[in-house]
Amino acid sequence: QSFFIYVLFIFVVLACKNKTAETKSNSETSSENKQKPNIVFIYTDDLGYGDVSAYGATEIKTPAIDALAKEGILFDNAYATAATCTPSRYSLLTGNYAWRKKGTGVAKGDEALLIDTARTTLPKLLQTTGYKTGIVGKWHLGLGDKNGPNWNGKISPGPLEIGFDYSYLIPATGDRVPCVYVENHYVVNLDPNDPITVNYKEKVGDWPTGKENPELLTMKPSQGHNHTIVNGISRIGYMTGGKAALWDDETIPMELVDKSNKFINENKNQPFFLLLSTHDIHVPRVANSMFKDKSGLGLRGDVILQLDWTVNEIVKTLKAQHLLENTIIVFSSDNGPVVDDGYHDQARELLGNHKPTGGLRGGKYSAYDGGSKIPLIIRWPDGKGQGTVSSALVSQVDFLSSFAALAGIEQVNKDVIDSQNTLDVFMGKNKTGRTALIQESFKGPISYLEGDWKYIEPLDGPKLVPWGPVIETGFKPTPQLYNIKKDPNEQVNLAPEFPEKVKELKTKLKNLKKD
Ligand code: NG6
Ligand code: CA
Repeated sequence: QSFFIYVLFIFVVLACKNKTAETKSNSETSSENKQKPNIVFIYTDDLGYGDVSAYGATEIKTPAIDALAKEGILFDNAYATAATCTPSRYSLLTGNYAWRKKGTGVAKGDEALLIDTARTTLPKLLQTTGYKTGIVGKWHLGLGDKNGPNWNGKISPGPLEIGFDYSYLIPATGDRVPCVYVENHYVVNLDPNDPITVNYKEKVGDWPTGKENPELLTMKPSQGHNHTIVNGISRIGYMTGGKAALWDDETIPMELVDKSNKFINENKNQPFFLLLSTHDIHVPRVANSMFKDKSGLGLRGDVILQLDWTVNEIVKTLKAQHLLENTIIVFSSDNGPVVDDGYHDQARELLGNHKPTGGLRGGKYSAYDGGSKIPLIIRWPDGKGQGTVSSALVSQVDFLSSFAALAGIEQVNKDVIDSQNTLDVFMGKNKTGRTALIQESFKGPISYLEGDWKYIEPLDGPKLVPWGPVIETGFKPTPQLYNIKKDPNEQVNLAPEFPEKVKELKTKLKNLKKD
C-alpha cells in the first residue's frame, strides 16, 4: 500500500512539474505575443487629399500607398489641425492645438525650439512605456534655446529633449537654410575649419544668391526663395560655410530611408516608434533620376512617385525583419496641397487633369477644407479592417492620447488639453469619431467643424494667398457657415440663412479657445 502511495506521490509531483512548465511556456508565449506593437508614422509634407490613387487620383498611380489602404483602413474624413506644417506637427507631438501657443505659424529656419521641454509629448509617453523613439526627416519645430540653434556646436534642446531617443533631421524645410542634416545634437559631416553661419535678415559670406546670380540657378524661384544658392537652388535665408555638410537634394529620400532602416533594424527587439517625416512633396521638388520625368505631371508628380517608393522601401524593411505583423503603419500628411509654392518647377503647367485637393476648396494655407483635410491610412498589424473605409471624423491631435492608451497609459497629464483617446475610431471599431474639431489657417481665420456644419470665424484679409499660389484663404469679414455633408466643397455660405446656428457654433468655438 505504501508503495502505491509512493507511486501516486511521484505521479502527482511529476504532473505538477509538467503543469508549471506548461504554465511557464504559456506565459512566455503570451508575454511575447503581448509585446507592444511598433509604430511607424510616415508623415508626408504638403500631400493633398487627391494626390494618391487610393483617394481617387486617376492621373497618377501610388501602388505602395494604395497597398497600405488595401491592408488597412482609409479615413476619408481626417484632418491635420492646421493648413501649414509647424502647427500641425506641434499638435501631433503635443496633443494640443498650436494656436494656443504664439509663434507656431511657420517656423523660421533658425527658430528656437517651439515645444517646451517640460511638456507632455507623444514620444515621451511612449518612451515611458518602453518604446525606443526616433524621428527621421523634416522637423520644422525650431531647435536650441532662446538664442536659436548653435550650428557649430551642440544643438540643444531639440527632439532628444522632448522624448526622442534618436533624431536625424532636416532642421526646418528643404527650402530653408542651412541645407544640412542634424543627427542627434550635431550637424552631420561638419568640418570645424569651415563653420556654418546662418542669417535670416541679411546676406552673410560670399556665396551667390538667387537674386544676384539667377544665371547660376537650375530651378528659378517664382516667389521669395532668392537668397543663398545651394546645389543650384536658391533658398529662404542666407548661409555660408559647412560645405562638406551640405545635403544632396537628389538623394534626400534615400538618405531618410537609409536612416529609418537603421533605426528599425537596431530597435527590432523592443517596441519602437519611428516618425518618418518626409521632405516629399514639399518644395524644392527634386526628383531622383529614378523618378525624373516618370509621372507625366512634371516634378510635382515625380516626387509623388518618389514618396510612394519611400513607403515601399519601409514596408520592405519591415517585412524582411518579420516586423510587419507587429507594426502599425500610419500614413498621412501635415497639410493640404499647393501647386506653385515658390519655384518655377512647371507644376501648374503640367498638372493636366490631376486634382491635388480632390476637388476640395482652398489648399495649403487655407481655412477651407483643402487646407487641412488630408489623406490618412492606418494599417494595423493584425490585418483587421482590411481595405475598409472609415468616414469617422478624426484629427491628428488625437494620436497622442490614442497611442498612449494603446501603450497602456490611461490618463495623460493635464497639460494635454485637446487630444482625445479615439483609439477605437483609429482601429475602425467606432465609425462616428469626434463630434467636433478645430482647423487653423495660415495667419487667417480659425474654423470650427461640428457634425454637418463648418463655421469659419469672420476675419478680414486678402481673398487669395498673396504670394501667388492661387489659393483662396478663407478670409471674410462676415461669418461663413457651410453644410459640409451636403456641400463638401464649401460653395454655399449659409450664414445669412441660419443666424442661430452661427451664434451657437461661434459660442462653442469661443469656449474651446478659453480652455
Ligand atoms: C512659405 C514659403 C513656402 C513654404 C512655406 C512653409 C515663400 C514665398 N513661401 O513662407 O515655400 O516653405 O512657407 O511650408 O517663401 S510648410 O509646409 O513647411 O508649412
Ligand atoms: Ca507642409
